[in-house]
Amino acid sequence: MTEEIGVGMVGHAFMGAVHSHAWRSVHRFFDVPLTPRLAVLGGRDPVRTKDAATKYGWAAVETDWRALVARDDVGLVDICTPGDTHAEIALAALAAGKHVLCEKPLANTVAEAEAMAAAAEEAAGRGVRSMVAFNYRRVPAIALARKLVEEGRIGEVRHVRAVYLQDWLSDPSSPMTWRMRKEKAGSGALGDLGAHIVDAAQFVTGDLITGVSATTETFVRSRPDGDGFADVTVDDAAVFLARFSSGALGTFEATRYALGRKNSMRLEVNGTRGSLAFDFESMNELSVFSADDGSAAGFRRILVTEADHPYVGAWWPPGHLLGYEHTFTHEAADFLTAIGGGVDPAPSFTDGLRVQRVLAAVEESAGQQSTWTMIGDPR
Ligand code: SOE
Repeated sequence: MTEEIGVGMVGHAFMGAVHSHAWRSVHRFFDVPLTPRLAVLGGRDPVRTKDAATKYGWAAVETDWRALVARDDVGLVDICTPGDTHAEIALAALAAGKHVLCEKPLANTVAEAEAMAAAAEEAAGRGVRSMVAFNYRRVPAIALARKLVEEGRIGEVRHVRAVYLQDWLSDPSSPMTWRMRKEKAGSGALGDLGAHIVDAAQFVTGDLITGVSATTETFVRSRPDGDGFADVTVDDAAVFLARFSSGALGTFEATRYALGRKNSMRLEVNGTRGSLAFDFESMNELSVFSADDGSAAGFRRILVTEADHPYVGAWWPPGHLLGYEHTFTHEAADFLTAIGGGVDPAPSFTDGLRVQRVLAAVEESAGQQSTWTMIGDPR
């Protein structure tokens, strides 16, 4: 067995569960230079945290994240909390010399993300690594799309079309959660879902967004909360146009109101020589069109389950599909490999800051109603 690294994870809800799964299994499938030990689980409620630790296999619990960060048996801090605590936990952990994996979006504001990126850069000089958990980069089909673009297989990118559609808020009677409070989540569908497609678009194209024109909406402005109602203070949906530095154009849509769409994260890229299309609900496939094959050939569906496809060789024989949880195992493998190899992993906190700047630009643009050209009386 390779050298162990103690993981201290803060948060034990959905992301905590899926990250626990990754830490438990990564070294059993990937040849990683460090073996994670599930040392400490952090959470505010002692009973719920203890129950989660037992369920997911953590050796100890802490109810104060500061105590978790300070422990000698923790070498890596994994932040799976709502966005309002990312910055303070990450800054403390980096200062204490702990490697940091932080859930997305990196922070709730650009100022926090800037502080985190600066701290990560300084820490890297001390051999302390950090990474943002944009797990969709680790879907084999998306990693393959990146490779094909990098190899020039679709030529110069002209269009990016990205949507992330869920429907869990469509019912106006579904209750208030922290995800609908700005002070907790930073933003709504924009930061939760839009952040993923902005990162995926920049990752696959290898390009950066330079400007946006956006609109957002909060369809249901107050929701049941305990005995009463509470105001929803974030967007329910965000739609925006984007320009990339290469001159490519992008359209983006993030919503929690697309009835029937459970987790449809779709990305299409059109280049001068071909196109690529991906939908997470068929995450083991990538559709590829190549102009070299001629128009009549149409899109070809590649089943991304061959041993030489990104990440796949560690798993099952061809055709034996992977799922959502594998993307987090891939993320853990990449992070441990970077830590062991003494290199900075991607996406870095600076990549996270770049996404944060796009999110902030979307909010700013959406606030500028005056830039709309209105139809007047549309009748
Ligand atoms: C909820 O909308 C959510 O869990 C996101 O927070 C995740 O990042 C996404 O992967 C799935 O949906």
